[in-house]
Amino acid sequence: MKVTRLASAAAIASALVLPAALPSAAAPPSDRPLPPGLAKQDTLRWSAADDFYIGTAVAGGGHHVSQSYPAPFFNDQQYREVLASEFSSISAENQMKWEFIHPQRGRYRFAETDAIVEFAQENGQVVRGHTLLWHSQNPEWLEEGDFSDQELRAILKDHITTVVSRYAGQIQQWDVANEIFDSEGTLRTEENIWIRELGPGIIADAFRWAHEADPEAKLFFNDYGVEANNAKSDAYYEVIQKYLAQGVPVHGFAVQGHLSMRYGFPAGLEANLQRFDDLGLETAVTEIDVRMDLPIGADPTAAQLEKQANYYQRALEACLGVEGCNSFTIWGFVDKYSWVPVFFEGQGAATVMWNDFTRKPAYYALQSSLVK
Ligand code: 9MR
Repeated sequence: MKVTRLASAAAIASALVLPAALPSAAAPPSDRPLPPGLAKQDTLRWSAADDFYIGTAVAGGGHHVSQSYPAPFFNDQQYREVLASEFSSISAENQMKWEFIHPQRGRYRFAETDAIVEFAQENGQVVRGHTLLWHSQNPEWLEEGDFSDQELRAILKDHITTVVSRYAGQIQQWDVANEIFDSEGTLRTEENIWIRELGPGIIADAFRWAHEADPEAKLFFNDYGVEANNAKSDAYYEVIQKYLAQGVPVHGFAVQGHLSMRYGFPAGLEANLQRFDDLGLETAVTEIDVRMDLPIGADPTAAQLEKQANYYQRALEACLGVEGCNSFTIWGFVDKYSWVPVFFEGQGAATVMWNDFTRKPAYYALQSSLVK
């Protein structure tokens, strides 16, 4: 990382004054007039090529519910301004998960997702949908229910059809199947209610039902720990080839990218994405953050920040190096709302902005790769 580049980008950032209101636009970012006060190089989305989406998760639900701050997306005006000005893609962090959007059988809670989709349209952003078939964050009525196989199948089909069709044409990519393999590349046949009760064939059905509900949306497998070429990513490579041969509508493979500086940068990320690209798929990085060891109350050291910037940048460069990798999403952009310290004691500072939304070296590293 070159210090000079960081310094000059920081100078640009300090001169930046965010407009009180961003102009709304339905057109893609490239066709939009620049918001007043923003030079093209000042934000991530304006630094990126027209066909490349730089995204973030929209904070809400999940761990946020137990924190002392009010729901960020609805209450933090500065958060909303940065969300609009920096990103061309947004993902629901928790708001489209089963427990959130389908809290009682047959009763849906769409308000938050509606607000996210509306926000995206007002700000010329695309949306990633997350997620439809997962072993985690399912409501109790589902996990503890006593359903026949036939009922369970109908419940899944109804959920996918209802949710995907409601937002048809408004969600660019859906994480249809999330984290279906364990670290050995074995299907989660116990943890995942759908696979356990209905068998692995239900995964292909989920893709088919999602495709029927929105033929335009790109349908993805999504997982963590699949950045490198390893047993888990091999398992995806196998199952995806099988599905493609059977005509199952699978369009993409996504690596989440929850990285820790305790471990080295995942070897061969670009080559791994490329082998899925070679199958004719889109690829994406969908949830990147880079956590570090951080005693409570301590600040990261300059060396830690530089290493973090390097991880973020290498991940972005890997994606940029693969033709069909057009979407790179960070899992939250400001430390105060990150899931990391809530889940990993003694670790944190995993995002690209400090709590006052000033930019870390990792931010400038991403920006400098985007402008190339
Ligand atoms: O960021 C999400 C957090 O708010 C939730 O509490 C948590 C519960 O599992 O899920 C987090 O998001 C996860 C994502 O949906 C799937 N990949 C791993 C992410 C981090 O745990």
